[in-house]
Amino acid sequence: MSLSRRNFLTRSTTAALAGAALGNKLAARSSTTLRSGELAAGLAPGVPGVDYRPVITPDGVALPFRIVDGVKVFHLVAEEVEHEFAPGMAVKAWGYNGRVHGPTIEALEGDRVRIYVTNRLDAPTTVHWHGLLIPAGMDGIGGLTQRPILPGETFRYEFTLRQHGTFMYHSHHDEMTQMALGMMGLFVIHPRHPSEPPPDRDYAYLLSEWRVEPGARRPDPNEMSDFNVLTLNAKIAPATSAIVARTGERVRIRVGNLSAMDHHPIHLHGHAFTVVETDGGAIPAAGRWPEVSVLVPTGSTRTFEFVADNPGDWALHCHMTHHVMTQMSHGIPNLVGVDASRFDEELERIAPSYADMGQHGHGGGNTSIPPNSLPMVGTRGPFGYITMSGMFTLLKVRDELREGVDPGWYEHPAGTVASPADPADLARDGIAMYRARANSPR
Ligand SMILES: [Cu+2]
Repeated sequence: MSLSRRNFLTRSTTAALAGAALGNKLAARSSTTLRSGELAAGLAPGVPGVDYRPVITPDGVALPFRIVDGVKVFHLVAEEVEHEFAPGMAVKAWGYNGRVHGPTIEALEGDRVRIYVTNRLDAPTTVHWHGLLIPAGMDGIGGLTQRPILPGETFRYEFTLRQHGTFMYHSHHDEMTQMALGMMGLFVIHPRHPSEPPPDRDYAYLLSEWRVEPGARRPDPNEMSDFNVLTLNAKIAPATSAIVARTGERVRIRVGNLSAMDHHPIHLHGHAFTVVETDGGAIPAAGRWPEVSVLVPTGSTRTFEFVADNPGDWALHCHMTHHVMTQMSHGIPNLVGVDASRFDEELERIAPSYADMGQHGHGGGNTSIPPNSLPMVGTRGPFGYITMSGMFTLLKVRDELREGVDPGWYEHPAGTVASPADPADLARDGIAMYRARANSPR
């Protein structure tokens, strides 16, 4: 089916031919599987599910396209978006097509793409295609490569994709404001002639960070260092959807970072992985090494792969401890080790909404909080309170999976869960018993 369609499209594709002239020289410098002369001859647009296995953007969507004369036509609409980080906390952000972040643009290496950008904001904007090797005039830098797109205008970007990998798009005009408000998305390009089969699961995340005063509805773009909402695909745990894999499957996770000021070491539990690709291209096999965390600097992407060979519910999170906290955990006095009960009573009387850290840290949950703000940490887990929020989600590896159905919490084989020690074992192993103080948390 795709062959005859392809031949037809190839013959009728004039735009792809026109854009191909520069192709080979640039392609030689980047990660490409395109064959010599292929761009010049013109390539049929890649068909999802036929020419590539689509990537999954957890809590996100793919940007739809239509094919016109062999060109993939996309439409991004920059606009204000009511966005919920997690139930109980929504903000007025800026995004694309009614979403924060924008939908994932996905294509096949060699595709000719035409991307219209309509500006429904009250501010000028542009879109930059981060990491793509394209003509300078398509690079989307306001004032440098184009004039800004004014409110109400629609601009046309058009170029041929001569590389494959994980890339991003974002506003490149008044960057500090517009990116802090959410104007970014992922841009995934699959190889035209892959040298190995695609992974069984292919997930993509975009990291970003926000400053949202408790109770405020507008993220503060002026913040320079103290970000208090750290997001995976613009969600914070517990609203981050778990990802899944069947035991033995090969999993790819792509992570892009467009945080204003921070780099994020993304850590996966229970598995070692290999970083196979950055937005600069594929890493040759001889240059790869195993990791359990990968630092994703802002303005870059890292792609890693592993075989999911260890069943369980595995944490996938940023390893900066303040990046797996949220909002109310910031800017508060350190009371660890202090008996603050009388102080709390006084404070509760004069500032009822104040949430302090507590003498036992944050792990006990939270009391009263301002409207449109989130508790300091976490969510309910199978063993009580999970003390992580922010950039935290789960990889659920199971021997059996039903596609599209959350497998629930992992059922551990008998004898494989950490549990209170048996006094007889303590006595046998020479470990002294210890009794906690009366006011310790239970
Ligand atoms: Cu982080």
